[in-house]
Amino acid sequence: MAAIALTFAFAGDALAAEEPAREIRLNQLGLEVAGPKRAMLAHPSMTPLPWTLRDAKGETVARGRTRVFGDDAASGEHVHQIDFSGFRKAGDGYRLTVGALESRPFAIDGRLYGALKADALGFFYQNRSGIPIEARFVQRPDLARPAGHAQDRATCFNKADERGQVWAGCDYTLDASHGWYDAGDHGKYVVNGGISVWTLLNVHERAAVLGRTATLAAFADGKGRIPEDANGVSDLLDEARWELDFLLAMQIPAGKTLELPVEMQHPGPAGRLVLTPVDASGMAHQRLADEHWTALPTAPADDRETRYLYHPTTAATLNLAAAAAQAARIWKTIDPAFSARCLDAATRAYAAARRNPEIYALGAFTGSGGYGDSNLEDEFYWATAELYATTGAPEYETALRASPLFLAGPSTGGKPTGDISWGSVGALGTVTLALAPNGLKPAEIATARANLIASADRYLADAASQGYGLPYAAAGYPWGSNSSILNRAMVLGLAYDFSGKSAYRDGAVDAMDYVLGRNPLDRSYVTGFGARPMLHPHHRFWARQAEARYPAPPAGVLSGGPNSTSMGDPVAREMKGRCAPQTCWSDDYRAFTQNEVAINWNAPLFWVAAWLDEPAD
Ligand code: 9MR
Repeated sequence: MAAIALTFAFAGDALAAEEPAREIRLNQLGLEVAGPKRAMLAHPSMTPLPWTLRDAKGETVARGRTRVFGDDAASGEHVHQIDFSGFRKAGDGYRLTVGALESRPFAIDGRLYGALKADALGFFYQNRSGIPIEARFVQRPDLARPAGHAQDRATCFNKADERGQVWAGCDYTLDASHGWYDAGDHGKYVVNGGISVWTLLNVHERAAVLGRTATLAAFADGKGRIPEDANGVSDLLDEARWELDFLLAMQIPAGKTLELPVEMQHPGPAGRLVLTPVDASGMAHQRLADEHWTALPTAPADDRETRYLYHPTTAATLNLAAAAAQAARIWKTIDPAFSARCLDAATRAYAAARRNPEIYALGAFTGSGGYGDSNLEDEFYWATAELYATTGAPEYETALRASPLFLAGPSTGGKPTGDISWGSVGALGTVTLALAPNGLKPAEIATARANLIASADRYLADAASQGYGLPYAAAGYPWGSNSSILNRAMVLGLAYDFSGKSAYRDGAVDAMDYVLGRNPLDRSYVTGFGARPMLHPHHRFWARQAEARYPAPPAGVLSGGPNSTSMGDPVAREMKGRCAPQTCWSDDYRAFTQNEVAINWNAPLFWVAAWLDEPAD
């Protein structure tokens, strides 16, 4: 009796027994009626195997033979591919069988991503700093919490860092309240904030420019579950503005001179940086974060660490310039005063970055991540593109044309910008020039679009090289690999927007299929979605696995995903050398290199879910 009661009490929560993995893997959310339908099977057979598709009644509705892909390095498996894209009847309870192996029941549906796009956006509200998270806006009462860092005011770090480097501090404090916590920690980082807010705002801007009214309507005022749901402004824009408040507040007032490391320096473990007095007016601090890492779990309101502003960097300054310039054109008629404030901040930040082009995130601090980046060509290009699209000013046009990245796509163009990530933002500039109305010649805008399309072609070639058919072919999976894959899906989505070629949409579906279960771990990397979702993220509040009085995560949270290249946490260390790239992952809150969550990872999840859910106009 006691055992039964216990099972019942835990049923459905994060500690309930997990659904076992199956050999036949597919998107656990289901498949779209009109979309591609692929499943993968790990099987040693060297010859094709017959497969059967049955409906809920058990009647056979389609048959075929697997395609033997063969040995697949990314999964470490011998893979068979099952393609039943030709079957287009909606319904629940379909099953695929191959011999004695049977898939879980799955749905074929017209639209699959309505709930995911809402919950993926809800992630941002729930990671807000400086405001209570209210029960009426969240999925379960235990996800509500008091405000963390209600007033986030700090001065510059003025002590010795981990290497003994002494930082001079500053004679001011900044109130940088609001913003989103970055990830599992309570730091707020300008570098990572920039790409995240850009991605959210791009969902709005793309829909506005292309006239996708359904997407605009989905996030109209009152549609979100946030306190600003009755202010007459899109709830998506309201959410992004919470982060913009923080980004704007991280800008250094006029007339401030700081001692900063100029140019790249490699001081070694105990070496000292050379610090030089620099006019830092208009620059942005790299981050506002705790002096020491807090324990996991710690609710934001219980954080007792001293918080500091960490030294300004050129990269943070350009992130501020880019995001604020983008915001200035989006809010131009919605809130002219806010728009003007954003443009003024962006202009000053850009000038400050030009004046101080080589101040890198150096120093080793004990309570926050680095987000250090030694190549800022892409940040300069991105910020210039945003300022040019917003103002049309000739000085930005000249700088744009001088950039080696001008109009380049992630893998094509004069100098490809690389996979999109927090440290590789060049493609964001090209997306803006391809999408937002601007003064470039029509042929140049066509080139920007063509370069994005050509990059999408490379991604499709990558998909063809993979057993699991995802548009990603890295030999090693990086930290946050799921976001690399979803950022590729975003480029595929834009390529479809610009060309109408269904292969690009199919490629974006392939990426989402992988993230939601078509992978060797038979895992949905998104909480609350699919039969085997991630349950135990590395997060200081959604930490039920660490301590039962903390809540399990809400639905709609993306795990960083397999990481075979920096296996530095206690769980990953044990797996080193013993996992294929797509299997270097565990659903364990201690696995911070594999199972953390982050704003720059949930942002492309949101972008792609919103894009896939958009009805054809
Ligand atoms: O996403 C970042 C990843 O690309 C880096 O390799 C890693 C190590 O520097 O840091 C990741 O970012 C973390 C940040 O530094 C602190 N907050 C959590 C972020 C996600 O793990």
